[in-house]
Amino acid sequence: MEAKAAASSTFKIVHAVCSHDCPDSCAVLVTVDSTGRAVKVQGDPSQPVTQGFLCGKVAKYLDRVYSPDRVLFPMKRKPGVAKGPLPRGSEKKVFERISWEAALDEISGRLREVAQRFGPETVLPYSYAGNMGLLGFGSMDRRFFHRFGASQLARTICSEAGGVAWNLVYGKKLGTPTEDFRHARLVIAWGANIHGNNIHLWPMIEDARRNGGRLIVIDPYRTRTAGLADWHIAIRPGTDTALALGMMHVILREGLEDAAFVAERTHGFERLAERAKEYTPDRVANWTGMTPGEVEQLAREYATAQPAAIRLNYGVQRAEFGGTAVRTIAMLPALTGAWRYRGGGAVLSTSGGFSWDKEAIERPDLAWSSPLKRPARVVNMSALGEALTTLGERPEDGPRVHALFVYNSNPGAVAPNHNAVRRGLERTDLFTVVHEQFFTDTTDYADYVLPATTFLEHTDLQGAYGHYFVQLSQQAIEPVGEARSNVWLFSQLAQRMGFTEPCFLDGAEEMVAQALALDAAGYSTNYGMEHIALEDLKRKGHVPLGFHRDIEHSPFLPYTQGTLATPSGKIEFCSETLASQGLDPLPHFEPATESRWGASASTYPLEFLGRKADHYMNSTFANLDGHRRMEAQTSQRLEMHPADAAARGISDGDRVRIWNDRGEICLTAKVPATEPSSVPQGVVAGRLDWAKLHPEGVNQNVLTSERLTDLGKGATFYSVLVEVARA
Ligand SMILES: Nc1nc2c(c(=O)[nH]1)N[C@H]1C(S)=C(S)[C@@H](COP(=O)(O)OP(=O)(O)OC[C@H]3O[C@@H](n4cnc5c(=O)[nH]c(N)nc54)[C@H](O)[C@@H]3O)O[C@H]1N2
Ligand SMILES: Nc1nc2c(c(=O)[nH]1)N[C@H]1C(S)=C(S)[C@@H](COP(=O)(O)OP(=O)(O)OC[C@H]3O[C@@H](n4cnc5c(=O)[nH]c(N)nc54)[C@H](O)[C@@H]3O)O[C@H]1N2
Ligand code: SF4
Ligand SMILES: [Mo]
Repeated sequence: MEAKAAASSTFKIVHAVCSHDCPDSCAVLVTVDSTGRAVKVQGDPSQPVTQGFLCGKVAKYLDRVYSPDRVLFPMKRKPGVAKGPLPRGSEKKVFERISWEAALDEISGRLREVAQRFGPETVLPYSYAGNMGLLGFGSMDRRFFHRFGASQLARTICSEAGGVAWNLVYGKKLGTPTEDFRHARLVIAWGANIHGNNIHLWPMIEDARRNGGRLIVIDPYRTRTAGLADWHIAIRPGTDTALALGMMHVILREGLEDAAFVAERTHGFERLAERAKEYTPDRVANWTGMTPGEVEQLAREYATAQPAAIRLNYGVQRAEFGGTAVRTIAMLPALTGAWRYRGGGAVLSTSGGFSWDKEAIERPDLAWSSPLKRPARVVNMSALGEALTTLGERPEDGPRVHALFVYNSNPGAVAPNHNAVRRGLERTDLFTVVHEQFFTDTTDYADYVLPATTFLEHTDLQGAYGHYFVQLSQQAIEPVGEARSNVWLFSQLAQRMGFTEPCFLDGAEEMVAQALALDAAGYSTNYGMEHIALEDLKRKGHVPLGFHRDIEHSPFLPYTQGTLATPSGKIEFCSETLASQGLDPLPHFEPATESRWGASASTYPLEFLGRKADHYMNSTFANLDGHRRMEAQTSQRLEMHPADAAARGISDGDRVRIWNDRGEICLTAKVPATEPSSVPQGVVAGRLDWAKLHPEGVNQNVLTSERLTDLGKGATFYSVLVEVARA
C-alpha cells in the first residue's frame, strides 16, 4: 500500500480545459509524471456537464500533443520554393529551421516594411477558434493589431448569423442550461448534430427520455442522433423559416399559445400573428418536404409538451437566409411560454452569460495610438478569397492586402470557395506568417511557420457556448519543442515593433486577472462573477456563474424576468431595428439562391451539404492516423440518396465527380442499398477534410461559396448547388 502511495505521489493532476471549438468546453484532468510528461487526460467527474468523460477526439489527445508531426521550431521558407500543397512529411524540403530571435526580428521587420510602403491596413490578421481560451482566442493579438493599425477581421465564419438573429429577439445569448435538458418532456434538436458535435448534451437527453420525454430531430441529414430519435424530420435544407412559421400558424389557429406570457414578455405579437396566417401547413409542406399533417403534428406536440426545449445549434444558420431561420425558431418558446418551465426554452449559445472585461484584454482603444489614429477597416473572414484577390480594386474598400498573419485557424482548409482562397494564398507578393501546431493546408503557403502550444502547454481562462461554468486551464507541461503561446508571440512582436505601452509586457497571469477584473481580495468584479475567486478557480478548475450556482433550488429561467437588452425591453417578434435598416421587421421565408427553390436551381440540381466530420474538429485532428481510422467510413465520401445515384448510373463505391461553377472534386459515392438513406432525395453530403490529404490536393470547400448570410454576413456552407457524375 505504502509503495503504491509513494509511486502515485510522483504524479500530479492539473486542471485544464479543452480549448477546441466545441460547445462543451470540457474540464480536463491531466496526469503529469515526475519527468514532466503528460501521461493521461480524462474528463473531470466533478464538472456537471463534462461528467467525467471526453469525446473520442480528445480522449486520444496525447497522440496530438506528442505527435512526431508537430511544428516544433520556427521555420522559414527556403528561397525560391513555390507556395502550394505539400505532401505530408515533406515540409523539411521546403522550410528551414531558424531561431525564435531571427524569426521575430525578420517578421517584425517585414511587417514594418509593409506598413511603411502600403499602410498598416494592408496587414490582415486571420484567426478563429482553434483556441477558444479567452486569452488564446483574442487578447495580446488584438492589442498588437489594434496598435499596429492592421485591418480588423470580422469573425463571421461560424456563428455570426445566428448570433445576430438571436440577439434581435432576446438581446443577449442565453438559453436553457445543458443540465436542465434532463427535465424536458420534449427535446427538439434543430440543426444540431448532438452525437457528433455536442456529446455532453446527450446524457441529459437520455435522462429526459428515461422519464418519458421524446426527442425530435430536424435535420436534412440522418445523423446518429437522428437515427436514435423518436421522430426524424429530414427537412429540405434552408426551409426552416417556413416550418417555424407553419408551426406558429397551427399554434395560433388552435389557440395553443401562452397568452399571458406573450402579453407580459413579448413585443409585436399581433403583427407576427398576421404574418403567420400566410404560412398554411399546405404551403409549408411543399417547401419543406413534409406532409401538412406532419407540420400540424409537430406544432401540436411542441406546444402541448411542457417543458419543451429546443437545441438550436449552428447548422440552420449556415444558409443564405439562415439568420432569419434562427430568428424565427428562436421565437417559438416565447409563443408557447416554454421559458417558464425548468428544462424548457431553447439554446443556441450560452456565451452571453459571461461578462469578461474584454476591453481590458483586447484594448481596442490602442487603435487611436496606431499610425491611422482610428479603428482600421474591417475585412470579412467569410470572404477570404475575395479579400486576397479582388479587395483593393474599388477605392471605397481600402487597400489591397499585402501581408496575412494566420493563427488559431486553417483557412487553407476551412474557408469557403477554396479555389479563390488558394489563388490568393499563392500570390508571390503576399507575405504570410502562420502560427500553428501542425503543417496544415495553410502552412503550405507560409513564408514563416511558427510553433504553437496546445492547451496542455499554456495557461488560459475559458467560458463556453454550451454551459455556464467559468474555468481556469492551468499549464500542465512545458511547451513541446520550441512551441510558444499566442500571448507570448504577440507580446514579443510588440516589443520588436517598439510598442512601449506596458500592456504589451503582460503575461497570462496578469491577463487572467484583467479578464476577471479581480479586486484586492482576489474576487471578480464582473457582473454575475462576483462570487468567483481566482483561488477557487485554481483549486477546482471550474466555478458556475452566479445565476447558475444553485439550479436545484433556484433554476435559471432565461428571459422570464426584468427588462431585456432589446430596444423594447421585451422579447421581440417584430423588430424596429430591422425596419430602420429597410428590412422586413417580421420573419418571412425566402429560398436560398442556391437551393431547389432558388434562382440557380436550373443550373445545378443537387443541394450539397459540406458537413463537418464527427471525429475531427473542423480541420483539426484530420492529420492524425487514429482519428482518420475513426472517420474512415465517411472520409472522402459523397453520401447520395439511392434515387439520385440510380438516375446517374452511380453505384456505391464508384468514384464520382462533384462540381459547380467554383470548382470540382472527386470522391467515392456512398449509397445505401436500403432505406434509410443518410440524405433525402435531392441532397448530397460530404465531410470536411484537409485538402492535401486528398489525391487532388483540394477539399469540399472548392464547392462552397463566399455568398454571405442575410444577417451577420456569415458563411453559407449549407446553401450550395452541385451536379454529380461518375468520374
Ligand atoms: N466532432 C465535431 N464536433 C464539432 C465540430 C466538428 O467539426 N466535429 N465543429 C465544432 C464547431 S466549429 C461548431 S460551430 C459546432 C457546430 O455544431 P452544429 O451546430 O451541430 O453544426 P453543424 O454540424 O454545422 O450542423 C448541424 C446539423 O445541421 C444540419 N443542417 C444543415 N443544413 C440544415 C438546414 O437547412 N436545416 C436544418 N434543420 N439542419 C441543417 C446538418 O446536416 C448538421 O447535421 O460543432 C463543434 N463541434
Ligand atoms: N465545408 C465546411 N467548411 C467549414 C465548416 C463546415 O461545417 N463545412 N465549418 C466552419 C466553422 S463552423 C468553423 S468554426 C470554421 C473553423 O475553422 P478553423 O477555426 O480554422 O478551425 P480548425 O480547422 O479547427 O483549425 C484551427 C487551427 O488552429 C490551430 N490551433 C489550435 N490551438 C492553437 C493555438 O493556441 N495557437 C495557434 N496559433 N493555433 C492553434 C490548430 O492546430 C488548427 O489547425 O470552419 C468552417 N468551415
Ligand atoms: S472537443 Fe468538445 S467534447 Fe471533446 S473534449 Fe473538447 S470540449 Fe469536450
Ligand atoms: Mo464553428
